[in-house]
Amino acid sequence: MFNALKKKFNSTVGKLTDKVSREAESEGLKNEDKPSEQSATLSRENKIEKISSVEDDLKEVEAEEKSKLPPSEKEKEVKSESKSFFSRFKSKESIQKDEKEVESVKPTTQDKSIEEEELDGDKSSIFSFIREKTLSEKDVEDILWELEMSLLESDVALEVAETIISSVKNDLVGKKIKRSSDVEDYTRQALKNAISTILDVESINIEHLINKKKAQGEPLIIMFVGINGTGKTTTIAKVSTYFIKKGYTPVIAASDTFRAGAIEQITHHAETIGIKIIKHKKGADPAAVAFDAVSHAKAQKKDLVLIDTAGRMQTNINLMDEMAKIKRVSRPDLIIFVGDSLTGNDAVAQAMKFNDTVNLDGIILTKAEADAKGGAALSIGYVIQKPILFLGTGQSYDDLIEFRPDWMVDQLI
Ligand SMILES: Nc1nc2c(ncn2[C@@H]2O[C@H](COP(=O)(O)OP(=O)(O)OP(=O)(O)O)[C@@H](O)[C@H]2O)c(=O)[nH]1
Ligand SMILES: [Mg+2]
Repeated sequence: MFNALKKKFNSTVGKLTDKVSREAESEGLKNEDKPSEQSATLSRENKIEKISSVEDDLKEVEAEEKSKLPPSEKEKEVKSESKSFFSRFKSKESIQKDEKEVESVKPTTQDKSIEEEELDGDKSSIFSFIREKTLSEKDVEDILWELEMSLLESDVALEVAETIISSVKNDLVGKKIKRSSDVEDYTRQALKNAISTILDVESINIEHLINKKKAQGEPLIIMFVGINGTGKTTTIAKVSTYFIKKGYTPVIAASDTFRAGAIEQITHHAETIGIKIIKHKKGADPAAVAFDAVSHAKAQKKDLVLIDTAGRMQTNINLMDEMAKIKRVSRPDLIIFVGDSLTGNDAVAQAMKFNDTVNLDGIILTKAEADAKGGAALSIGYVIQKPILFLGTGQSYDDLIEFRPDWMVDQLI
């Protein structure tokens, strides 16, 4: 679910980390002359080279000094040289001592680990030359622009994409970075904050509302609206199953009296689940069916009335007016828009129109299991300022999950 969107956020984290690391490195190279830092990063080869060159210099100086000696001294020197000829036949102890000296020059395991540590240090922190870097607008600008384009490609609404980008920018600019993992951590956190803000729409607790109405001896009435084929009827069957499992008794109103086969379809679902359905003939007044279902629920002390409605294009004024009439007559407590997650921006545009006509209370997005883009899920609630309540995740009755913003944030980052 939402894999493409997730990939885009993760790639932003990766790109920004790489970019800032590279920049810090080049900034660091400019400061390369710092003596103490330079000696700290000398490699083992450099060190040996330096030591041998110092030794060579010493020998040269020694030789020079010797050449300055007066002849008599020179003779002494020759004597001592000849003496030292015998000293070439070394004692066992001195050979062992020499061997130890040679060993000490070879790289030991301990030395190796120092080298490796230096390398590891370079991997974990590219800031070996500079202490810290402050993120600037220039550092983040192009990568966030790329992210904005990717979000738009994923059908994220323009205002949502812009809000995410400016929130991330605000969070990141001015942050002090000490190691490359800081960039990663801060970027992830900034993205999480931005998405949480987008999804922060006041939600409703349907179970709480059912109980409240129950206490007044009334059923909670929910009407489902949306364009053709988004999954309204299937979702009503899923929502019934969900609340039956919680111990409530729903009744269904077959108020799609318009589409051929609609009454049969929902009757089949009601029978399979084992709940009461109130239906009239095809072509009957959908508002009257809803009214009868509410009367039945009141009389039979049912907890929940779920009203199915015919799919209608948001552009069809007559059908939109008819929907407003069902609302007036059945006086639902909640009106839920059912949108197809796969239609992205279209789902958002539909929700706006339905909201204008009947004032929605919440949203259910279907087919979310097949939605890689995630644009509708990210945008729809923010654009109409109504909460997503559930996601449909398949064709069976149990394929319904409660939508929680923190769950969505975890899915994406
Ligand atoms: N994969 C998947 N398919 C779904 C989901 N929800 C509904 N569907 C399928 O979508 C198709 C349309 O579902 P319906 O419930 O008939 O849609 P509707 O909105 O009632 O359609 P109309 O009554 O014609 O307006 C059916 O084949 C459903 O099985 C879902 O979450 N995932
Ligand atoms: Mg239907």
